[in-house]
Amino acid sequence: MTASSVRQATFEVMRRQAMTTIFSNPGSTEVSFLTDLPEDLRFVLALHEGSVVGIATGQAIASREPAFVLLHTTAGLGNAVGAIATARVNRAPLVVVVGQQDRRHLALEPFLAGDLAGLAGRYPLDVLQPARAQDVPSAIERAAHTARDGQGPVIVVVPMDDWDALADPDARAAATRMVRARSSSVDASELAELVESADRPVIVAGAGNDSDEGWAALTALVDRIGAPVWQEPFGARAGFPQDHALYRGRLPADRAGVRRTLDGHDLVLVVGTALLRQYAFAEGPLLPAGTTAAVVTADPHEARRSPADLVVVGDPAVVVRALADGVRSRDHAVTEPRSRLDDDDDRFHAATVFAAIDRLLGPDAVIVEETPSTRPILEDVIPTRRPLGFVSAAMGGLGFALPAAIGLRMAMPDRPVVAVAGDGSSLYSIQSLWTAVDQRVGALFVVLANGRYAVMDRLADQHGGKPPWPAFSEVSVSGLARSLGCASVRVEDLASLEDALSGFDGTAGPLLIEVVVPVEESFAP
Ligand SMILES: Cc1ncc(C[n+]2csc(CCOP(=O)(O)OP(=O)(O)O)c2C)c(N)n1
Ligand SMILES: [Mg+2]
Repeated sequence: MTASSVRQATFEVMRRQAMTTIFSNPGSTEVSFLTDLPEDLRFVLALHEGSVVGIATGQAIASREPAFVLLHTTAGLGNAVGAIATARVNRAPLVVVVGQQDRRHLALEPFLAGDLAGLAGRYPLDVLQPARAQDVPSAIERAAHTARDGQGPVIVVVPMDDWDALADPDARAAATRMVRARSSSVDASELAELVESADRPVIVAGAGNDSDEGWAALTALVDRIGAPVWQEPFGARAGFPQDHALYRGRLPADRAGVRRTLDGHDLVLVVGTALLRQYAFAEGPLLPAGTTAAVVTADPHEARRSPADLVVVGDPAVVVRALADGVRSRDHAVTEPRSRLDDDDDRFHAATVFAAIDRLLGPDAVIVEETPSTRPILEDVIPTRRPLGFVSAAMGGLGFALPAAIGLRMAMPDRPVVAVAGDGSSLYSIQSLWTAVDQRVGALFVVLANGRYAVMDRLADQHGGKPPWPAFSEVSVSGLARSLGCASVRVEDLASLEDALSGFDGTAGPLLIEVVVPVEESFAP
């Protein structure tokens, strides 16, 4: 059957590209697209655009396939920009359709007309504004290819009158299917030479290596050459199994710390990230003097900004596998797995909470981290033991964990998915809980309630002064959850936390556990 309207032709594209769920917060400019939606297209409403895009991002991260987002002109896209930026840095493929006023009077700038093309800045991989209504279906199909190929968000602006226009079957301007050929023979010989000529190589694993194949390849290499492995700091994902005997922990996020930690190594091999992710600026070179650096990454932007001696652009799973096969194995002492944080604080605090989560949810759990003052504790107490076991907002914008956990659980209903968030962080996208209830998504939300922006307070303190921002200990996150229809409990001791965790199986929808905790005495933001 030939599609008769642009709208119907677009539905065909969406089915073909497996984008049959629409994540949206719509307005008048999207009504002509959405009214009487065919039954095979699922509509998921979120009550703020940051949550819309965050939930879609969770699904896209889990599936690596484009998720379809529909937003309402300037206000909708504007509200979503932070989440779109996060999707870009987290490498989440999204097709973001933004509704626009009617073409026929756009020139008169009617109510709701949007200046949309530049609104998300350079965060989208592309922004498409089809020249004619008939070009819309192909623009959306092309956006799906771009999003999938570049693993990021693509925006398509569609005026509201386009949907009812007659489709033009001869206007097709995109491939039906696009697959990237995986090169079966990768030349890793230059990398192998570097590794073989190094006396003490060390590996830094990053978010880009978080896949079954990536972990397996890097483990094979590490087992062959016996190099210690560090996780990149502030990474969005875990690039290596953190229960491996050669795993050493999270690299410091400043140059001085990196130099100190990597001192004595003559080769740093970075896999699945850029050289090298930092947070606070510190003077001096990135690496210890005389250290050679090599990078393997699939992301051309990471590749180009890495000041390394050699960068290999390609899927780390494939490149590292070739390297592991090509490099001479060397004798190395069998090391004991590093010891983890010794919780000698007898108070009920963050480390106790994280240990309980780990104990009761097990190694298969997906931890969606957004707990600024206690992130290092979390990473120390809960080793990531499965690919996709750790997800975090890669560029630091809060409001990601709650919606992302919902999208991740939608895509992976068989894995426990838990957002672990600070109370401040939880408030940026709290209304996403309603969507989890509405869609019966069994995600778990553990909110660490210390009643303040502890990390900000500490930063002000380190700056030598007092912060003007107040605490907010009167806010009840469990009360907010309840008012959004989400089951919730507030706990203040370990036994109640364990009860809540062990009583949750996700079949009836989400649960939020507000855990009252003190501010950690010692932590360095
Ligand atoms: C959207 C956004 N706004 C502001 C910030 C700055 N910020 C970073 S951490 C933080 C406080 C987080 O508080 P909370 O989640 O309660 O964690 P805690 O520090 O108490 O552990 C703020 C406001 C940010 N990263 N993102
Ligand atoms: Mg807090």
